[in-house]
Amino acid sequence: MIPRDHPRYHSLMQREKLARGYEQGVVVLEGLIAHGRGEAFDYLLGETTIEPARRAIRAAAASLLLASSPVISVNGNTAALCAKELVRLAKEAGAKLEVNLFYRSTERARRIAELLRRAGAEEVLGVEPEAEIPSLSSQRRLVARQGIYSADVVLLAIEDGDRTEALVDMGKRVIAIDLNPLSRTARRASITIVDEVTRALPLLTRELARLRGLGRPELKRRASFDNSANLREVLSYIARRLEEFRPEDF
Ligand code: PTJ
Repeated sequence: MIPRDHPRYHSLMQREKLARGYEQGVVVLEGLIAHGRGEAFDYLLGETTIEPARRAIRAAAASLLLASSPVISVNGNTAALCAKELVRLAKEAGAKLEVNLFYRSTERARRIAELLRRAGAEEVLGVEPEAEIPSLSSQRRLVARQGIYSADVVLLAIEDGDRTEALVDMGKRVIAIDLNPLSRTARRASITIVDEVTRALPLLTRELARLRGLGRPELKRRASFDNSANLREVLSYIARRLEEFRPEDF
């Protein structure tokens, strides 16, 4: 039991969610390691949503509103950390939810779909995928024909780089949420939100509601985004923070 007044309550609760997810067969062991890497980058950001991430969120919201067939890709970690937020975002964006796993088993895909349904999802794709992403050999190539395969915009989080690359090569606009600005996913995605997934999703949902009603030309203007420039700003932010770091301030 983690006391509510613990200074690292939020972070410890997240670990607890992932550990429980592992016990329930939703998260894989490797997912716990991936979370640790994310935590380290979040320290560098100051565990807060920085301005370049907010800019990426705004462009991502406009892109989702412009999409004709948006899909939100869900893996073990994101399901365990934020199933409700994923469902809320899908509803606001009119997007489909699809389970897509690196360490795939039908049983785990089924459990994740069930978790999303309990969180309010009406339809979850990807449990019995019938299509394949070309030029990808990992299990992540297995996708739903009416989902990721035919999507024009795909949102993913806590993802390895191969599939991001393959989806971009298929001509899709990929929105990635990744705390590591140096990762291949971050560099290859069309829009990278360098932020912790549970912080970013509610902001994205709110931004979608705020932009709804704007005309397509205005949305197109807002969706235009220079991902490399934005990543450089994230790195400058981190570098500045490290330069200015004084142990006595903490
Ligand atoms: O559930 P599966 O089978 O699909 O497997 C999922 C994992 C996470 C094991 C798989 O996608 C993987 O190995 O991912 P990577 O290659 O370790 O990449 C994960 C990226 O997400 C890293 O760059 C981390 O910094 C980042 N990350 C970790 N936790 C978070 C995060 N980004 C945002 N929010 C987080 N909470």
